[in-house]
Amino acid sequence: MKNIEKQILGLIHNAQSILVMPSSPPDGDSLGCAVAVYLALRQIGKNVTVVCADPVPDVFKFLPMISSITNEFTPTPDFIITLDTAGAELSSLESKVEESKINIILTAKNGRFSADQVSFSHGENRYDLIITVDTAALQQLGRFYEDNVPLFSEIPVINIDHHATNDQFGRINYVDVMSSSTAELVLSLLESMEQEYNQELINEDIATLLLAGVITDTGSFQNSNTNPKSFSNSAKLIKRGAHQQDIIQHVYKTKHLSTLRLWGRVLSNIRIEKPYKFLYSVITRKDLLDTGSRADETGSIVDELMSNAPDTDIVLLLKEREDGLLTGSMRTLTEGVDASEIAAFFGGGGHAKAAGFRIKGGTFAKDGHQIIEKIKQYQINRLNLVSQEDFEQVSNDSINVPELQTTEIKQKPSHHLHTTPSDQPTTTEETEITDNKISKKDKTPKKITPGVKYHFEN
Ligand SMILES: [Mn+2]
Repeated sequence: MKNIEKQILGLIHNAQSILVMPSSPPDGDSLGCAVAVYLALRQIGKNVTVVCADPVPDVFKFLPMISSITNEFTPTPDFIITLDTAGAELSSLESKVEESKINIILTAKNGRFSADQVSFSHGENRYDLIITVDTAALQQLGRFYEDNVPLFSEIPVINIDHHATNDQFGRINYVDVMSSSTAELVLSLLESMEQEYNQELINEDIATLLLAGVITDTGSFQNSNTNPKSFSNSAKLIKRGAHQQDIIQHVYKTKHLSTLRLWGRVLSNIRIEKPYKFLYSVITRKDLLDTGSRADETGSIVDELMSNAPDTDIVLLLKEREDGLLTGSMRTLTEGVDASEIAAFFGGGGHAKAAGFRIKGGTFAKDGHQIIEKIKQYQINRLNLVSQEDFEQVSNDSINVPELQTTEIKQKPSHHLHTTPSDQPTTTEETEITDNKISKKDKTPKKITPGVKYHFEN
């Protein structure tokens, strides 16, 4: 048993009520891990609550016991008003709500109560341990973190994750960036827990949940993060009864009509920045409305785009989500491109090959231009595109991706492309998508405004 797992089991042993939190918005890995940990802890007699700020995407609703995830919880301790009745006996207690006030009316049987008989205190925290899974930063817990910041320093936090950008925010940080998924770390922890409690814990449900984490994070063993351990761990899980075919069927072979319509929009909104080997697409709020879909229905389309776009270094999908966030998901298969480094420009993070960011209150019209320019600049620096001739060279040798755009979206003519030695503002074209029409205008790009709150997603 690894020493860190021993430490985690020690904290779990001493805890009674445990809060398990997957990152939000959740994916197959975070959901699978959260519910697997929940089921295992219940078997060893703990009170467990598993909460996620965002709803479970439809595609993962088939997962066993997924309904144990709630999106409501009361983490704050009670506020207690104490009356010392040593001097006078209480005959009745009544409360009256008056606009924004509550009057608590205490009637004494004999004598009278005075202010120095009243004291205030807080009850105990409802939870004595927090376990976060697949969460690189506390901000990824969404409103549950924002609304309860003190809770995360009052209660020990166990942080189980595999993101290179992990903030190490826990009392114990079980972070292994070599692991393809958090599910593989949870599997190892639960194996140690079985040893410790001398009890078989990993049943068919837990095995299915963890295998769903491995399969979704490795893109069904196609992504470059797939390693020999991903296969051996998956074999273990299948041996324990994981329903591999259920996972494949639901995650990869079932699509709602609204999802297909949304994918259609993503494909028709594609823009290819050939000289920069950069492809991006966007989903606007109007696309969601028109297709009757939700932002989380894009599923694996960004991976599909990456594996089907030849000679493209970077694929970016920008989404205007229903809740006012503009999120960016990035993929690369190119050695030397670090997606997490690019995501960090916008306050995000992730892995070298897959990373993301989120901008509160962002829209494509407002923020899209700066994001795209910044990525182009990254490629200018990386590909050493320092002169106009270099540019044309790259442009001519460049990619030959079938253009899936609507007639409204035109490829930017190459004579509009300028290189600058730094990210000094230069006059370039801006593409705006408003009311689903794309208009172009000349505009000096604005820098990303400081003070905007970015969060990370991938
Ligand atoms: Mn993961």
